Amino acid sequence: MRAALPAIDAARLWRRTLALAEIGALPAGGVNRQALSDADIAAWRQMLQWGAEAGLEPACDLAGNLFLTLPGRDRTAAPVLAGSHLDSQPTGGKFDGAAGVMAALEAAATLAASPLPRARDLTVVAWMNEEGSRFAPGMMGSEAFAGVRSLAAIRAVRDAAGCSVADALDRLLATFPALPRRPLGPPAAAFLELHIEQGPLLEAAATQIGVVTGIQGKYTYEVEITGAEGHAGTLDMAERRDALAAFTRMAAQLYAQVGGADAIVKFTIGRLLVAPNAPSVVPARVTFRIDLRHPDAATLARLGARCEAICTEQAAQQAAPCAVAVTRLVDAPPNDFDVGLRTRIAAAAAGRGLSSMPILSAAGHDARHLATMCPTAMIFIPCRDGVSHAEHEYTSPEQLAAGTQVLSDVLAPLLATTSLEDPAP
Ligand code: HGY
Ligand code: MN
Ligand code: MN
Repeated sequence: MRAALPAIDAARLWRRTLALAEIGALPAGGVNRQALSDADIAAWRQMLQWGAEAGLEPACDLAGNLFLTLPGRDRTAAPVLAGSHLDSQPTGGKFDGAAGVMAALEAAATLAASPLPRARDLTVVAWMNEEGSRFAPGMMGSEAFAGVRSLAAIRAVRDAAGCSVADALDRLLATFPALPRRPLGPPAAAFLELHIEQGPLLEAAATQIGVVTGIQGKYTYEVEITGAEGHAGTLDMAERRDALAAFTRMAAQLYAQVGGADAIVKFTIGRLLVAPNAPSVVPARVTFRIDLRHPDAATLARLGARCEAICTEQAAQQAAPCAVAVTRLVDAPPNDFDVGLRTRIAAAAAGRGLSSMPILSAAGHDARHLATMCPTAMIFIPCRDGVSHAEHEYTSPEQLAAGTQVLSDVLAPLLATTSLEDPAP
């Protein structure tokens, strides 16, 4: 008779999630735990301690991904991975990324104490720099693992203060000299990520579990406008190559033509740098980021082309035109998650008497890149008012526990065999 699926320890899960949120805690209740920061290093230290308590084998790779492995019988079989990210936005919430790492840790600790057979390893993973706030674009750890971006290209990226990922990554790794290093990349039999929805749909539908169908497509652009400095009091308006004036014309057209293209496009200018940023100097340089998302690949491509055309057209719209360079940093098409794993998630939710619904992810996740290399799926839990990337982000202990129990119940049979196709014995 197959042993019953073990119950997770909801109190331990919530206690640890709040303890993690103390690392990088902000006064208004959020967290600032940016990638490769002191807070990120402190979070690694805490994860290593909790992993040791559960008997998990620690390791990392040279991309700064952290792994905690629950051994299975056949150590040569590809492991099932589960996790998310520990890094946050500068004014992030307690649960974005952290909920998925803590859920995976709790599932591993629960399964470690269970008599259920494990034919293969379960590896808890925290991907390096999902958010891309300090070092952009993000998802560096999962992209390096999946071979989407080279480690060399990642190490060359610098933050606003000029610090390179290389230096910050080497500092992280030097902090844990005895931590075993594992090769970058495969094998991975499957990947599962629990995450807060970061939107309002589950809460509006009073539904406890989201079975994520896929992630909408995303383009990120960097736009650099180059004009010329000038004296604010003496240079005639018609003579000016004013980079900020060019930006304002671009922005007006971008928000109107792209941001207003339809009811589901998401268009954001989230970062704007002006140089020399002096009140009495005509701005010579403006650099800004465009974050463009849409679930339809053809529409995303069309709106991306429109962004590029608007920037070029508007740079020239003045007596003394500016130069403009538009670089696409991220080109992530919409994806579909593994149907078999989605079926397992829905069945696990039903098995616990939890309501579930299919849902498209409007936010990006590391699972996007794992899906290019192994069967991958995501479990969403609701978050209050759909708020995320803000300090008042919140999910309840009951919602986190429900999602974690589903994660654990999906993982258990996946570990019981070395073939994902076979249903658990
Ligand atoms: O931006 C995103 O979609 C993710 O939350 N970092
Ligand atoms: Mn996230
Ligand atoms: Mn995020």
